[in-house]
Amino acid sequence: MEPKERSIDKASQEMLKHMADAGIENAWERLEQQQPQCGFGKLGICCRNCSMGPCRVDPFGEGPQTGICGADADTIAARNMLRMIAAGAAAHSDHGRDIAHTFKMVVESESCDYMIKDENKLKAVATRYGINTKGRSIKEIAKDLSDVVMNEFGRQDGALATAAAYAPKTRQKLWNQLGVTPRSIDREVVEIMHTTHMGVGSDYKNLIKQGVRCSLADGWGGSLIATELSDILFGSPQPIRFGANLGVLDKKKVNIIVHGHEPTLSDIVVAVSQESELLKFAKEKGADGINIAGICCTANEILMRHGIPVAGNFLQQELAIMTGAVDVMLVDVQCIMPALSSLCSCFHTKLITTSPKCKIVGAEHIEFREDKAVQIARQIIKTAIENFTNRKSEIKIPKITERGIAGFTTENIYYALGGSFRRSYRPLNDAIISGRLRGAAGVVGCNNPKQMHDYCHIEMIKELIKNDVLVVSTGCGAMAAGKAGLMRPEAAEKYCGQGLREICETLGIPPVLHVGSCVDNSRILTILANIVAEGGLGDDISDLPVAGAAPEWMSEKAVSIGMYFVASGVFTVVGEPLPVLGAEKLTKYLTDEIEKELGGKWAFEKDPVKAARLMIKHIEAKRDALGINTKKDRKLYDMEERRALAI
Ligand code: CUV
Ligand code: SF4
Repeated sequence: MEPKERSIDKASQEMLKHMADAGIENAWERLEQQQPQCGFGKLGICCRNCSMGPCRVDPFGEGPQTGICGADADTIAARNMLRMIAAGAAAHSDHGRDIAHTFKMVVESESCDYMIKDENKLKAVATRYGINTKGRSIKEIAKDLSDVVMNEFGRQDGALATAAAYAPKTRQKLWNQLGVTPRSIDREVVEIMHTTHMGVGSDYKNLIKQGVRCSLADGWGGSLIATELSDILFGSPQPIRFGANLGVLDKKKVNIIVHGHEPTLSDIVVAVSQESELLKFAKEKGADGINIAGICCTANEILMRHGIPVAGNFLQQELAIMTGAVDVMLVDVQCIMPALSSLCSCFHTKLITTSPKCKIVGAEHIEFREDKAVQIARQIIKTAIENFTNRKSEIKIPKITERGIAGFTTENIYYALGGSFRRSYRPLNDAIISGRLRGAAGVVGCNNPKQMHDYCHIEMIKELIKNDVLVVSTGCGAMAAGKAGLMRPEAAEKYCGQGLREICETLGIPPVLHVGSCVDNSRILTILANIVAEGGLGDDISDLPVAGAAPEWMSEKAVSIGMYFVASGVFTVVGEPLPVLGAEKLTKYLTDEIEKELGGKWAFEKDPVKAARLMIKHIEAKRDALGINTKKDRKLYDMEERRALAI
């Protein structure tokens, strides 16, 4: 396959060619080596949950239709999907737990390397949980908040306080009626492992119910806690300029790539990297400075808060090493390909693992400890500087970067969307009601070599904004948009329909708003909750003209994310189908019947433009149901005027 068929990203194409010339393999080749991939696995109908198996169900109806225990395709595929949700929710929520521990450390210790950077957000979050903030010190409030969020993980009675504090009341009522209100974060993950054990029930709908509950514990629990506490500890993002793509690597500087998901280490690395002593040391070794760049969601965390450039998204991790210019690839957890280890050994690049949860054979391990954060960050940066002098191969950095604006949040979207004086979602709701904005879509998620790299994200986004649908984005999808120039305000003129263009031009915002990392999909949930609360667009998230998509998803986290969006009432399209197609009833349930219960459902569509049209169709149907597609929108000039006054 030619580089052009693998990625639409120019920098990636260049590096893919370089890689082919050097005879070094990558994820795309390994995908080819895996062909044909196991059909049973793809369809979700193999089970190895006990040692009577492994079992598989014959999708053609000729061979066995159940496993040895009698589990049929629907049971097997549902159980497999649940275990994906458990893994995804666990990954997000364990990240949330780590941040919660760091927060607790800040609250309890007299001096530590972290501090509360956003006191306003602390108070706002505390208020949500019903913690009294009047006349109390920051420490006191933080102590109470720390106790509340810590308790969320292992709570033994009642229900998740976070979901109750943030989700719309109508939605909570529905969850209660359906019996899917999450009780505690860890418990829902554990219950999935229990309920999918051999011989614990076969009713696929009841299995999915637990999947829903666990995913909600992620979205409205673990992930949301990760986002809120990160804002409090590292500062809430504000709109900020950034550079993206492999061209942000600098031949003359010490290049450190931070890769993975958590902000605790990377945030400190960014701060420490500008210490004069380290800069001096870099100079002594012949470098012009220290350049930090990111890959995957660790990148998104420090991009959102510090404008640190993005070297690339998931499928560019190997390509970044190929530049020969990376002195240290510093990783924490999640989405780190084990392949990096052997690849780094072809170059001078040091792969450094930092989490006890993620050690890689062949990598150097410098264990990160929050109580020694600065010291360890310095040690890592020194290692990178020392390694700068070991560069051997020719350096090949594609001269390709794009610029954009990131740093949008549930809170600052108030201002970004024109509510400058009043903190209000009114202008956004009014724009939707008047029809200048048809609705909003979340385009999120990974890359997957099964789809042309970045292509699905970009084509889907272009189709949406052309039809006046505002896009919010996270994860590797957001990086794809950034690299393609869709996060520049000027993109509005080129790609948007008239309504969205006018809004972007008036406000100086891009048509695609970067709202952060994968755990920050919780920001999309809270944005939706705010739109509902602002009024005029129905009583629940399922009434809103919105849709979600993960066109290039690959990770189990994406399954949890998709499930909690569906369970929150959002129509959600994924590119690669969920591995359930071998289970007919389950597939029908997830892509159709479940909507009657939850107001949201899944759809599978690989063609990104077709997928976008499904989303637009859904958005228009919601507008019809709200009665805002009628011709009386002239009357809405009142609101326009009000809006004009508000600016
Ligand atoms: Ni969690 S999960 S590839 S980095 S978005 Fe990127 Fe974001 Fe998927 Fe991983
Ligand atoms: Fe086979 Fe049932 Fe065991 Fe799964 S749980 S491996 S279907 S016997």
